Amino acid sequence: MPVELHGMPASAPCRIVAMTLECLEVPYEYKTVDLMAGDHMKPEYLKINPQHNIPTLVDGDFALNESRAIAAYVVNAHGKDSKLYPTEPKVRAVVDKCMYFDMGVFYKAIGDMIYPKMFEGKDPAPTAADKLKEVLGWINDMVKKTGYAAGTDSMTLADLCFVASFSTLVEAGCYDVSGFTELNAWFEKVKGEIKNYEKANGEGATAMGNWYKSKK
Ligand SMILES: N[C@@H](CCC(=O)N[C@@H](CS)C(=O)NCC(=O)O)C(=O)O
Repeated sequence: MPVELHGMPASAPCRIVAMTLECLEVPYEYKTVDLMAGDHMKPEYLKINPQHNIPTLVDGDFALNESRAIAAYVVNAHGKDSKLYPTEPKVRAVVDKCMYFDMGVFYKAIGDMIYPKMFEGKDPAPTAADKLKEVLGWINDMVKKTGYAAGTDSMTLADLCFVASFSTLVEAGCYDVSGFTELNAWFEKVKGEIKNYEKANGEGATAMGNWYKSKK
């Protein structure tokens, strides 16, 4: 039975999971949860995810939310020995750090730039652009070392998380990222290494960007 990914392609967290499944060639069924239609508040969805956010992965009788935990689970359960989530403790720790950083710092900084306009019709806080600039500088330095986010010699879940976030920012077009040379080079390279990139991330990031632009 294929695993089920419940979500929407525009959602960056859902795209982290989709890219992980595609990279590992794990068969999956995409079950659309339309947030605009309130699908996430329906009793059948709350049964698999009481926190009513997307994505949720269903693997047999196991249901899990939180995209980065799902990505780690998918590699552990379906991609044993994959270099996407290295097992050496220190290397894995850096990948984990990047994933936490992505959730708490990188995607947060992007959200602070785009969500006020999208959901409240307001401009971002005056400090949001400066914070994003600092965060992008950190990530530019991270990818500079080996060309991958966690300093590895190949792509890991850290790269997939950063790709989901960065592509959202690029497609929103609300911030000039051209000065972050290594970050842009990393993005172009890693996109080419992600299987079915457009289906797994590109199309959804564009949809998210268009949604943002429609609110301008
Ligand atoms: N930390 C969560 C965030 C998930 C999240 O915020 N999803 C948003 C869409 S991008 C959502 O479902 N919002 C609706 C809700 O929380 O009810 C993850 O990475 O899975």
